[in-house]
Amino acid sequence: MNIQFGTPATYWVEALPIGNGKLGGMVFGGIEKERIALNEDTLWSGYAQDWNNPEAREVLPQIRDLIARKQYVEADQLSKKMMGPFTQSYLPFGDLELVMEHGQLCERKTYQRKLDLSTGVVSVSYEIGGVRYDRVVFASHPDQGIVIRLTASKEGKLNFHTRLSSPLRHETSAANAQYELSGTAPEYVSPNYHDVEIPVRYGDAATSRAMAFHGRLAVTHAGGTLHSSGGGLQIVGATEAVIYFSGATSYVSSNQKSDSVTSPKEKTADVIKQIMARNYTELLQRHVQDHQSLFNRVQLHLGESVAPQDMPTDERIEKYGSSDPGLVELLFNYGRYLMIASSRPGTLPANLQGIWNQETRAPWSSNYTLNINAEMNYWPAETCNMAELHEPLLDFIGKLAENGRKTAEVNYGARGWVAHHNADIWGQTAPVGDYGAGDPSWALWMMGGVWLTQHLWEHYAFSEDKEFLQETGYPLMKDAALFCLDWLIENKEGHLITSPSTSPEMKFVINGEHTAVSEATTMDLTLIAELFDNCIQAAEVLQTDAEFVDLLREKKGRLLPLQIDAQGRLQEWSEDFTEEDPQHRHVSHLVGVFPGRLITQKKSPDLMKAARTSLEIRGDGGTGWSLGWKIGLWARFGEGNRAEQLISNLLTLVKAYEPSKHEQGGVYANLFDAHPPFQIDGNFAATAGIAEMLLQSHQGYLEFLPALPERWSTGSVKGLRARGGFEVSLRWENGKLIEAEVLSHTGNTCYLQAEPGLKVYQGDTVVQTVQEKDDQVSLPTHKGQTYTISFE
Ligand code: FUC
Repeated sequence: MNIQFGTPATYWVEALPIGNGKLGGMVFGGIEKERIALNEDTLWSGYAQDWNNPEAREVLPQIRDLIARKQYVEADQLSKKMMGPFTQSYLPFGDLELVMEHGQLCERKTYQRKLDLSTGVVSVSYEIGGVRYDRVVFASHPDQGIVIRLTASKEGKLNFHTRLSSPLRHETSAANAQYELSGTAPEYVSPNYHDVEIPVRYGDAATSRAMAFHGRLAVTHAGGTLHSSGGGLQIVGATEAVIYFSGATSYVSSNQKSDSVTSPKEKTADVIKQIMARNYTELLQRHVQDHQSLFNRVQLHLGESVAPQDMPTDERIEKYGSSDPGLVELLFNYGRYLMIASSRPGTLPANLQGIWNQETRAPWSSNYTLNINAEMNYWPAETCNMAELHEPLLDFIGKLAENGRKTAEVNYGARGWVAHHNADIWGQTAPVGDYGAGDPSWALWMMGGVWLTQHLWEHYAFSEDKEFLQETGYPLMKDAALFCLDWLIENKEGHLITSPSTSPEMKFVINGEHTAVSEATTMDLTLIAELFDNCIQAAEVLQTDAEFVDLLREKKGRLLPLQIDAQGRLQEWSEDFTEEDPQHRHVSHLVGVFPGRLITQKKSPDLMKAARTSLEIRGDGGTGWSLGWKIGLWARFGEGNRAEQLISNLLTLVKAYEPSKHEQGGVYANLFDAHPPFQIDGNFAATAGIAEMLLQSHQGYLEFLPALPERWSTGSVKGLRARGGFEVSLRWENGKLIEAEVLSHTGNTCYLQAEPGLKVYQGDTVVQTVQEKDDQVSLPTHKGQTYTISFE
């Protein structure tokens, strides 16, 4: 289960990612010079500011009035007055550099560089002049540091320098055999798509309100000597050495007590001290055990691959075809690997690039983009059995809600909380756009918080953890619903609508002009309807708020109904506008099909059909994340071959060194999703989509293999999760399900879609046989028991 190459990386998207949720590294694997590009997930520009804009509230009635009179272009222009500042940017930490001194120039042989997904370890090995050199790199979650072990096969042949550098302002020093880097983040970094004269601005050294950060290196060695100087740490004549890296910032999260705050310099000293108290073998074992406790929960086999074991991954991607289902397994497992490496309880949620970013002005600030990307990152968290890795996002929703209450009040005079299309470490909740410089097609979208609350409900739906629902989930959902109640207005026909409203990033053409702002887009209405449904269900589970439940039911019933347009598509706006781009990457109006569950074959076959027509017309192209979304959508339409086609499309090699087309998605050599540029959401969506092809549970019952493509005719999957608290394993042959295993975590009755003749075993005993054809059977379960269902 490797991502592997026969050469070092030249470009960052050829390097191999490691991470412990907080610290990230991209390992290039150079022979003479190793570069590990470093990240720390809290290193962002700026500081918390007031981004709310009272002018929004002043212009709101005029905007609504213009929209009601169908003066959309004017409304679009005026809505720029609602904007606040841009978000801040996620920053690179710097590089860990290693300069190897191999002696006289000799032949370099047998180079190998690989990331083993099953252990979370990168290894590099090569031979020079009869000496074999091995390098092992991993980011340990239990021990909170990055560990690099270097060995030479002949005694005394290991010679190298190591040091830290950073593209941000910093100083370095060496003392007590340790090398330190102290830096300061910029106070402001302008988004890469926004031209300003000074895009990166630092504060005054003494008074800067920006973050401080600190990195520390230490080395232990067997044989040889260690020298430290301002230039780095130097090892001469060793046989083995271990390098330890720790990085930290001065960021204090809102739930951290201020008296527990230590400086980044003290934090890195603590980590290094603790990590060095353990030997290398112990560190490696602790890391592998921790990684596997998450990674081994799920296993997938989609058939035999003919790809040779040692084929470099980029070549394998280029050659991908029907004979390599193993590459799909690798893509699936990579999404799980990347989640384990970028999102752990207590860390920040994975951003647009997870935790891996080498640019001071990263694409789209590498922030949290709430109109699709941040949610998409967490689509596999529940289904792929990584529920605790969902926590960083769930915590972040709480932070956004705190700030978003103020935004709701100041900007709109509304109760509850609101978030728009961008957020950052500071919890920005207002519309971005630099007070009018942005485009309303993306900045003016009030549903960021509403969409995020779906994650709170899903976290409950998969676990049935009532305490979570009571303490965390429901209060945040309810407050988001309160915002919606105040935000909805009545149209002339008495329907409830949103205004202003946009369908994220898509424009329509009216009188030859391209514009975005109108009322009651399908996405707004879908997200609000789902939130109301989820709140109603949650309140019923918690047996609370009966009146509120009635109110939500009544309001939901009055929402403007979704419509079907003249071409038979699910209509994207409340009017049948002509869209700017019929193949636009965003498929926002289909959110109720996937990841939502408002539109299903059972409940609304007509809308389901219309949604399918929409997707058909949108086409099978798009950015990496757009392809990823379409995998999940085709899975929900029950069309396995089409979903597999989208996976094939995503497995298009995008080369870092060739000009790439912004909207022709694929993957890079290291299997990172290419928008292009790199954006991690497509990786997570692919993993989630593959899971969705094999198991669905959004209709109130389990559906096994709902979208199995012909290419995966024989295979198995273990450990996927379903709503209701079940863990499911499946085995199929020649396109036919043979056996399903259901582990009940809750003792709930398990509803299944099943055929007659089905036998349910507990151990060797048949506990149920289905006699008649029905599309649902129920299986009473006991907590902790596994039930085997035979379909033979
Ligand atoms: C939205 C998308 C872009 C990109 C950006 C981060 O603006 O439309 O394609 O993913 O977010």
